[in-house]
Amino acid sequence: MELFYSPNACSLAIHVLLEEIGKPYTLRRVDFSKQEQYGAEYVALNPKSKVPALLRDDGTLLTELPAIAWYLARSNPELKLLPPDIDAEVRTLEIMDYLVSTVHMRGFTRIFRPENFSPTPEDKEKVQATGRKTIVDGFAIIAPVLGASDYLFGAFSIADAVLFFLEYWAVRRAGMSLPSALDGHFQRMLMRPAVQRALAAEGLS
Ligand SMILES: N[C@@H](CCC(=O)N[C@@H](CS)C(=O)NCC(=O)O)C(=O)O
Repeated sequence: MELFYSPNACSLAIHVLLEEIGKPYTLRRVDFSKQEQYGAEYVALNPKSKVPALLRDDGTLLTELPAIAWYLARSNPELKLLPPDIDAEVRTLEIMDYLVSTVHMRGFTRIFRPENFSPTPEDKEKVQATGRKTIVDGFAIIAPVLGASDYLFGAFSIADAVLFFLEYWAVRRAGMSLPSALDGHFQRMLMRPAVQRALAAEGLS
């Protein structure tokens, strides 16, 4: 398998999961500073021009972070990366979708790419403030799900890797503080050897 990623992008969640799984895979960097995601070679592979993308051994490509995470969990059942019962499984999918489609795409993207939301430079601060509010509100919704547990659904699952990259962005990229339950989760995730390996491979700490 090959993971198409960019350092410090949301592909970090899939990178962490591949390290948790521990089977051989190849890392393929897509250099955003050279706009490689829009280059002919990458577009031929992934017309969405996004990371993460996972090229499977049968030559087929998977995109969309929650779908890739779910595939990795289902194809490695012995690792129990998804909760065992259907209700907890659908809650895992629900939370991953919320984290990516709302907290990432409507929150952090407003902070990192305000020009995507308004072409008027004077709107930048307003757009970013809306992004911050979306993140704060989103984290306030997630914190009670975590509660006093170490991980979102008791044991470590794919949803924790998704929450982790957003916690990482909040603290290390956006200079935000986390609600205490999420901060505890973030610190626990940083202690996991798989997370440490993924961060090191991306040149992060
Ligand atoms: N809905 C996609 C979003 C992926 C996404 O937005 N990835 C960003 C990096 S965090 C990207 O590739 N951006 C490149 C660009 O927009 O130029 C998913 O869940 O995988």
